[in-house]
Amino acid sequence: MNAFLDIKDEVLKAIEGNKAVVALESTIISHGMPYPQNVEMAKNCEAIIREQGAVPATIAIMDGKIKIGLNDEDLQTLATAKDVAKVSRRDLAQVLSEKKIGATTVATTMICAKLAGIKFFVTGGIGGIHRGYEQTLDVSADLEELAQTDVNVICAGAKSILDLPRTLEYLETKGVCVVGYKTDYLPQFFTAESEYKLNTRMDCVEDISALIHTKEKLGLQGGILITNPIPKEDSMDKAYIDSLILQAVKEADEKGIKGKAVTPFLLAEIVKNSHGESLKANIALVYNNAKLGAKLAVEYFK
Ligand code: PSU
Ligand code: MN
Repeated sequence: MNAFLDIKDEVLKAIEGNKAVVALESTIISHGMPYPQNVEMAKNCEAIIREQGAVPATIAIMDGKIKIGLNDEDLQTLATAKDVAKVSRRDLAQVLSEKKIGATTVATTMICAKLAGIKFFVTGGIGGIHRGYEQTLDVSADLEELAQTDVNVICAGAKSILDLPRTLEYLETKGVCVVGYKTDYLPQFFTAESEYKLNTRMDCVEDISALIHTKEKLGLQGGILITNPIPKEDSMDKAYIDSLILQAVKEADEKGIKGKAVTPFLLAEIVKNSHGESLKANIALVYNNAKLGAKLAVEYFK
């Protein structure tokens, strides 16, 4: 086993016993949501995964180790500490060697899950190609990771803070299969509907599980991205959320926000300007993903 891994007993037993384990990221806790909703969300996700018969494993960097499976105290620290680094692939070795506390992004959670032997990972939304990419070249490392690391990611698509058509083009180029769960279109995080047609639709976990087994038998590298629309009752008004997103992107541009600060800035602006409505939707869609991810993991290991 990798010397940097610190895997919780329960999680290790499940991995070794070929039981369903579902990884969860920590950037969503430290940089994606305000306190105290972030820590409640993290705990409830773990409970939802357990209800489906899978073992949850939230991942973070602590004390020079990659911690796989956190306790309540760890979650509280990630939710409240002011000095938590946002750790993407670029930052992983540094934050580990300097023994700093770090929250893992989608890319880094995939890397760590793979090291531990975990095949499924639930999150809210992935990073992608930012709007204005022509000027900034801002492409999330999440996309490269999906292309090369064998962890299957369950999400609610991506926010339209990103350039979604270009994000889909990039994923195609990199050979990432994007599955629409019960939808023909890419879910847009806060809203179920979108105009971006997907190539693959599947309506049950049995089919998705078969797809993953087939991909693995072929020896194809990379993760499959399963996109799960936000439930209708939690979905936001599209025109309203689109206007808030536009406003946030404009604000980021005017303030000269760059690099890894962009995504957290946009998320916080949208929560503030929607007076918390977007946060409610965000939490609801993560729970929806946790349920689907755990069901899929259980099906896969049958
Ligand atoms: N999108 C969200 N919520 C999030 C993130 C993205 O709707 O919390 C986080 C994830 O951890 C993702 C990261 O991996 O932001 C992407 O950041 P960047 O764009 O800097 O790669
Ligand atoms: Mn970026």
